[in-house]
Amino acid sequence: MLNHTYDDIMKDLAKRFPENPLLMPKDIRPSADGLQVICLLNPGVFTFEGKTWLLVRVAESIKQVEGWAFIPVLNDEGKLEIIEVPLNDPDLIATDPRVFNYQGLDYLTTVSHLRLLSSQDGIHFVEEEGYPGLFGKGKLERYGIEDCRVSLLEGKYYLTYTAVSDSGVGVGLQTTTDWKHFERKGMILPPHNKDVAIFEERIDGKYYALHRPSSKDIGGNYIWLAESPDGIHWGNHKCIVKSRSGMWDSARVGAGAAPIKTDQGWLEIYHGATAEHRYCLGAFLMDLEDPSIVLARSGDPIMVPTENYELSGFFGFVVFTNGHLVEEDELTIYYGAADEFVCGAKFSVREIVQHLEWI
Ligand code: MAN
Repeated sequence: MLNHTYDDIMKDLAKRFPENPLLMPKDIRPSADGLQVICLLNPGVFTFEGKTWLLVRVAESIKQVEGWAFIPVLNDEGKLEIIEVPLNDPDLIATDPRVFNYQGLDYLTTVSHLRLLSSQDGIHFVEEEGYPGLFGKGKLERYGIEDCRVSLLEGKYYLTYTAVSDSGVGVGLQTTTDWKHFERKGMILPPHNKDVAIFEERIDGKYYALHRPSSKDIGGNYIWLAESPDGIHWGNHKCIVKSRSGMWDSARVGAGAAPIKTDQGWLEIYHGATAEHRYCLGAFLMDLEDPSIVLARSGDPIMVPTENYELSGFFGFVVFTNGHLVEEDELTIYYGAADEFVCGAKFSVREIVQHLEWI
């Protein structure tokens, strides 16, 4: 039983789309015969050729059969292979819908790839011919690729995504200018790391990115800032935002999409989770010239899972974003709800900044 307090619900700043959920698993064709789309989640977002595009994470497995666990893994050719284990196998731990532990090793219950969908109105999305999905490739992406942030910097799109394999959870980078040809830059941050959002402008000639390494012992799941001379090689890491015990972001925090430039600083939307895995959204503000200085941060969350489609699904009590569009004061975030549906909500940037507590 989840034990949350709901006082923060009243302070939710989100104006959810009445059309939510915008996309659900049945709306997307599986990537191959015999596969089943289990969840759609956490899209990267960008504009291209006058349209709004989502790079949706599609999590697949084979059709489920009662009494069996099917563990999906990509082979060296990039084809999905299934390890079949009876649910009563004493070597299997299947208590989290997202993860299997089998013979002492962790696996994911689904393998994710990224699918491109476009829209004229930001509400109705379709797959377009000629824009194939992006799939895991090679040893470091054998359990798939997930939760891609898209940053547009000097005419080039930077795609930073979670690359999962038996070697761990790290961050892959690809770049593109036309969404048809991609340059693979390999793993830019090794395990355990995820939630990388590259700033869409250089500061004093340097590239900046937020990232989220995890430390099992001393330390935790905190947001860090890194800088780079070329957008590929990252260094001078600084820990800038930590989880806060007793609060809605007590167990882990991680960056959403690229920071939003405002008069008062770089505004970052981030997710925070409790030990019970309730995921909310909050924000913090970084200094314009030196983003390692955090000026202000949400006390209460700006968005809390409250709607049915956020409370129950593949993994309930989750709102998670890694993609948005900004037009003047209007921020449109696209988000994964209950790890199963893609939804949208609007915010006022000014309102979010006003709600922050100055440090
Ligand atoms: C966590 C969750 C999952 C995700 C894995 C690997 O278990 O965020 O959704 O698949 O990490 O990134």
